Amino acid sequence: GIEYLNLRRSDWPENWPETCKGKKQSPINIDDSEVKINKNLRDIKFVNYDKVLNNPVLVNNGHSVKLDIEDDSNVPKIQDGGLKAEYKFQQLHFHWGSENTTGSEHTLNNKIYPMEMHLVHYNSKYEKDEAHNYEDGLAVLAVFIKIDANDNNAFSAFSQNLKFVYGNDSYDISSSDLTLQALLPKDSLYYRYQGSLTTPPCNETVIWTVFANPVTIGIEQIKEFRNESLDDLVNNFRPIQNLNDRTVEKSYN
Ligand code: 1SD
Ligand code: ZN
Repeated sequence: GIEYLNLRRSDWPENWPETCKGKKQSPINIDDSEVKINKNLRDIKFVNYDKVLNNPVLVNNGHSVKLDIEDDSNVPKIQDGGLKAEYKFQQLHFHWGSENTTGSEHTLNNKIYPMEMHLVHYNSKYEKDEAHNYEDGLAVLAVFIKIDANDNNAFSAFSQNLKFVYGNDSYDISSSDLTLQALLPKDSLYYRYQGSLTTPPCNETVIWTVFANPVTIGIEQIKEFRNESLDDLVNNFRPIQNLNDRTVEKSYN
């Protein structure tokens, strides 16, 4: 499995002095005037994204709040959209800031969003906990989240239950009938690049898909993420990394 789960964020630099210094690190700023449109990047096919998740559990792992599920025959999957394999959904988690001007990991034309959601998927030919060691192991979907006066019902499953995971706790949220589809932007336009985990051990084994259009979260809902009992998690974003030799591609539709 992945060893970093129980380490506090403040301990990362000492524990991983070398592994996070590669040339294909994440997150990055995406400059829309520099991206290359790729006509082979058509719509991603979302399988079972409309199905209610199987045994979703909210977990405070010390560096984010994540949602784990149990695999079953209805596990959500992604394919196509330039992906050369089928990737199964593993977990989703959030990065967010203490103020509206900070929080997202990726930036778009240098714009920072107050929050970013990562839907982590693993190549179904690998074991779930091994996939991050292979070049084609992980596909993460990144969704920018902006603030709206109105609540977004899709995020209630998180905002209403955060109070049960203060401290390093887990909480079963099966009763919220959550689907992944409800969390995605309506517009399918996306950016694609080759990068890394944004947390140690920073493996450069992630095919990143960053949706161009944000979804919304209610101002009252994001306040729950900024609760003082989650002080250790707030501002859990990694700074922008250099693009180096990489090209960011944009989907065509
Ligand atoms: O921060 C997450 C980490 O919790 C873990 O999910 C890892 C994948 O196993 O991915 C990173 S991230 O790159 O998705 N931020
Ligand atoms: Zn993340």
